[in-house]
Amino acid sequence: MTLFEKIIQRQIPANIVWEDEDTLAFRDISPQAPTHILVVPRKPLPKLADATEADTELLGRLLLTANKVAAQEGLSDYRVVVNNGEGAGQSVFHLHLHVLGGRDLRWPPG
Ligand code: DGP
Repeated sequence: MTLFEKIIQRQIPANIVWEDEDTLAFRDISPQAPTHILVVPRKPLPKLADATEADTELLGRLLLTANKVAAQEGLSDYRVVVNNGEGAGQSVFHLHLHVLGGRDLRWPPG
């Protein structure tokens, strides 16, 4: 079981900021911006590349949850990032969206 499944199942603590039937959002333990929240599906999908047509609605819900948590944080400008695979920086293999904001965000990212 991944770390994020343990958070979803309340086996380990997290600062949860949003919860609904399909998604959960909690603060990143190692924030890279004043606001850094992770949005995850309850369904364990290891990474974005594993999503199929059957996940179309779930992927939309994840983005809508990202919007909701950004609004809760009072952010109009924010960045949503998905690291897909180790070479792209993914370290936890349960799909998650990073929602980052509260400071200037440069482009291109590192
Ligand atoms: P990624 O590198 O894209 O797989 O992002 C994983 C993120 O998960 C990383 O930014 C740090 C965060 N993280 C790792 N362990 C924990 C934890 O136990 N609790 C919380 N809240 N976040 C964690």
